Amino acid sequence: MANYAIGDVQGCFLELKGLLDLINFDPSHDRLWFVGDLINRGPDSLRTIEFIYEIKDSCHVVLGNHDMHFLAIADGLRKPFKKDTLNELLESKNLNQYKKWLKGQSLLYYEDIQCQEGNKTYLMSHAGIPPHWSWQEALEAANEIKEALNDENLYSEYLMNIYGNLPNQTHPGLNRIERMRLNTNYLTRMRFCKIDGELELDTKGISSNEPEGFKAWFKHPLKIERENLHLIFGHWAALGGKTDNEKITAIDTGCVWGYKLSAYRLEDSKVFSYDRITK
Ligand SMILES: [Mn+2]
Repeated sequence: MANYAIGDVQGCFLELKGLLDLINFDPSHDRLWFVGDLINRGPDSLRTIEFIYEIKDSCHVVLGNHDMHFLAIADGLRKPFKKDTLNELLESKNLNQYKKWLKGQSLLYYEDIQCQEGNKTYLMSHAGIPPHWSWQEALEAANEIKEALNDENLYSEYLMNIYGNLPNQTHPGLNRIERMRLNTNYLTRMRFCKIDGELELDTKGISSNEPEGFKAWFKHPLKIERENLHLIFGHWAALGGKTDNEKITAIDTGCVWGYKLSAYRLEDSKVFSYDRITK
């Protein structure tokens, strides 16, 4: 049995199947940790969701910005962007069941894994963990969002208000909706920030291409850091899987952009990749 963290699939269904063949994935023994952005922009969001739903009992999934965006469109809270490739999925007869399943997923997942080097706690989120968050603050932020996704009275208001880059930092005057937008941005869209968590969401390049005064979130000392903690995130394809930190793994290797889909085996840190088929 092995656990594999898998990067942003974004509807690259054939590459997902190819990667799972490469690692000899066996749903009765192995576990897949999907880092979010299962769908959108790529060619086959419908078959990707159909397949992952079928093997969902062997998967841990955290939601990415594209998964949240899909929920907002599916529930009529937003209009699709021109680049979105969600139509087939939106027309699926099983749409309600896929929505319900996605709403049941969190923005954080963690588990202790017995590794070759001993026990490690793996913590996965789509974009990362901002430097100023403690373990407790990270869990509280993710829990509040999960509750909103599953609260009829809050769901629409929450999801139609996740869009936008402001507020870009925490302060005591934020109301609940503003705080949840900020926390959603930390967990699903963050790349560059300051050590106090001030976000800069416009810049997309490589980590050395930092906007003035900001750094890639994982280049700061992280308050959440502790013995045997290992972070896994996706979202940032331009990193090409590199953070220069052996306790922080970037697993989005840009399949949807013509590069490759990657899997990181938690037990021995071995990385497997499958090249994009159609470019
Ligand atoms: Mn993303």
